[in-house]
Amino acid sequence: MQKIMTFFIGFMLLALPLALAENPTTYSGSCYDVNTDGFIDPLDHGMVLSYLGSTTKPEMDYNENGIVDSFDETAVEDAMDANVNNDKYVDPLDIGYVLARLGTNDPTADINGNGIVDTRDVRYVTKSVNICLR
Ligand SMILES: [Ca+2]
Ligand SMILES: [Ca+2]
Ligand SMILES: [Ca+2]
Repeated sequence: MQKIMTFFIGFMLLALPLALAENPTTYSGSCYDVNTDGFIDPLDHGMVLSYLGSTTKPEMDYNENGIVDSFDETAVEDAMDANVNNDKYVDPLDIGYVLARLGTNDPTADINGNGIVDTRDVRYVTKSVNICLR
């Protein structure tokens, strides 16, 4: 398990800067702060909910399928948890926050609430970060 974890973290640290470098101009870590008030919170989730079905809100269409749908709503809901440092971005700093607490029971970093911070929590945050990479 330890070996797998070390490999995974090494892979992440390598892959993340590459992913960011690929799309340097389109990275928008604040993509979940829909109402641009500086917080990623239920208000943003509510805005996406209120535009479900809309085809004129590309900024809320995270999977870029032309419509604000349940994927987009879930993405913002997940981002509230993934934003572990509580700023207006879901970005590599949040991944670093969770990585730094691996093996602890830090409740903020233990996103799935299973009592330990592990690679599943890292993956959860990474997924949210990647959705902003567009
Ligand atoms: Ca907001
Ligand atoms: Ca969509
Ligand atoms: Ca954050």
